Amino acid sequence: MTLFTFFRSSAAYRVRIALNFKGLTTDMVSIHLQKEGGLNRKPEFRAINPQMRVPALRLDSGEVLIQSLAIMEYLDEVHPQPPLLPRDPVERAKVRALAQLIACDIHPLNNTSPLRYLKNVLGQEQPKIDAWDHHWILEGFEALEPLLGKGRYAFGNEITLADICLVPQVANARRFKVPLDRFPRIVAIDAACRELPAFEKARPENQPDAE
Ligand SMILES: N[C@@H](CCC(=O)N[C@@H](CS)C(=O)NCC(=O)O)C(=O)O
Repeated sequence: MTLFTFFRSSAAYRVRIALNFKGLTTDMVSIHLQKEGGLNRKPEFRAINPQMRVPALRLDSGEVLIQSLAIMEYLDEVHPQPPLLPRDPVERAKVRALAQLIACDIHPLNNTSPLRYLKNVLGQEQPKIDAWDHHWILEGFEALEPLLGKGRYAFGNEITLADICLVPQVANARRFKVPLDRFPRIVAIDAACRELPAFEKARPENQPDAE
């Protein structure tokens, strides 16, 4: 398999964690999202993923999967151990809800394309863009914090998709200097996850394309 990734991409970070957690290895192709206006926008990558975003996972069959949540659920179906979701349907829905709160409602608002649009098309200055970024992360984390139980991880004492989405979003918040003192559960879960080799190995600074 080949993972199209970028060290700083939160969505690719999720898939890197899931691959490590399952003990799977892939070839890695780095797609620089800033260089030359974004190498993801070049025809070569557009032919792989018409959405021009990372991650994309090319399977050995040549089939290409996109969207980190879909990729991770695919990996979980094909390599069920260790699982990324609990067995109980209600619990599965709860874990997916935590993952989607982050991946669908927080992350898209601080992603490269919308921030670039705010700056280049709407002419916003950096302080306003930072305020936008902080606002949506803080509002999302306010909702997430009380939804996290009392276990070691986001949903009990086993790693799930929710943790795999939480850790990259916390890294993103720290990169944008969002204050996290109001979120003791989020901070504790992030720290507990980062003790695990699967998370450590997937960190942006540990990638071959890190700058
Ligand atoms: N919902 C997608 C998000 C993918 C995504 O937006 N990736 C970002 C990096 S984190 C990207 O490639 N951005 C390029 C751009 O916005 O131009 C997923 O979960 O895979």
